[in-house]
Amino acid sequence: MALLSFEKKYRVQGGTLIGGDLFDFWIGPFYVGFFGITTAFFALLGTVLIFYGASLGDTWNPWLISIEPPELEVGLGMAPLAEGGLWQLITMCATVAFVSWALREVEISRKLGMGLHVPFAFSIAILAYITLVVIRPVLMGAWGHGFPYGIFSHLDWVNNVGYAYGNFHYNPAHMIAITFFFTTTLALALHGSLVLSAANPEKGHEMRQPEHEDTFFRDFIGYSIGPLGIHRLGLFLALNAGFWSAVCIVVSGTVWFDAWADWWYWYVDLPFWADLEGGVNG
Ligand code: UQ2
Repeated sequence: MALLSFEKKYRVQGGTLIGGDLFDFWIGPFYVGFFGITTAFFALLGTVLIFYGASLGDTWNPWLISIEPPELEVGLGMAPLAEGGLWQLITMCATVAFVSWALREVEISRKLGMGLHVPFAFSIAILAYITLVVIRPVLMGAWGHGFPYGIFSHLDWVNNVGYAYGNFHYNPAHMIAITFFFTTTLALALHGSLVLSAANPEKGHEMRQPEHEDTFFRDFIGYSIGPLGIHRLGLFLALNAGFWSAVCIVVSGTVWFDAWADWWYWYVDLPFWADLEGGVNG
């Protein structure tokens, strides 16, 4: 069925979370809804504030523009616009726009009678952002712990925060997050290549089916996770990558304050060998 005729059939009223059928309509191919309005409003307002903030800075070089959070001394109070207040307003606009986008996904899913996997997945990305600019700064007592909104400046922030804990690669939650990111790329490479190979047979042959994909992996490694299973695995891997990224940064400066390499002394200090002669402690 052509996409447009399919959409006509499923363009149904209802399933909204708020406002009844007030904004329950489409503009061209796009569903609007209450949360489409709020997404557009706060995304636009945030963008205008970013341009205003850039105009107060000393460069229009897109790599170097940066909207800085308030100084640490401001704590959790509001700052003047040019001294971090813009960063605070932009953070609020971004948060409301992102959450509105997720809720618009929920409304569309409900209309179509689908599960809520897509908004749930997007929520993990939102959680990772909120962890960086709200949860961790609040736990540490200052908005100044958020990252600056600039291309190079946010990279510098990641660099500096990483070295503030010695070598961040020793952070065990960071290790888990990286492992999930890498495994996600492996899974998508396996899946994408398998699907394309099945869909692109030799000239003059018919496209291959999921049974062939299963058989390839059974012949290859004695196991196929299946055409549905690979998507469950992919979602699991990707969500965990985002989740453990949030964990690895939120514990840094809230429950662990030293070099992350030192965390591993829990192992060195285990009673089995802690007091052995010639050991690290003996
Ligand atoms: C598979 C399958 C798919 C796939 C892939 C597999 C027919 C179209 C990629 C193979 C995946 C396996 C064996 C799991 C690999 C495990 C990790 C942790 C990367 O069986 O079903 O569907 O795309």
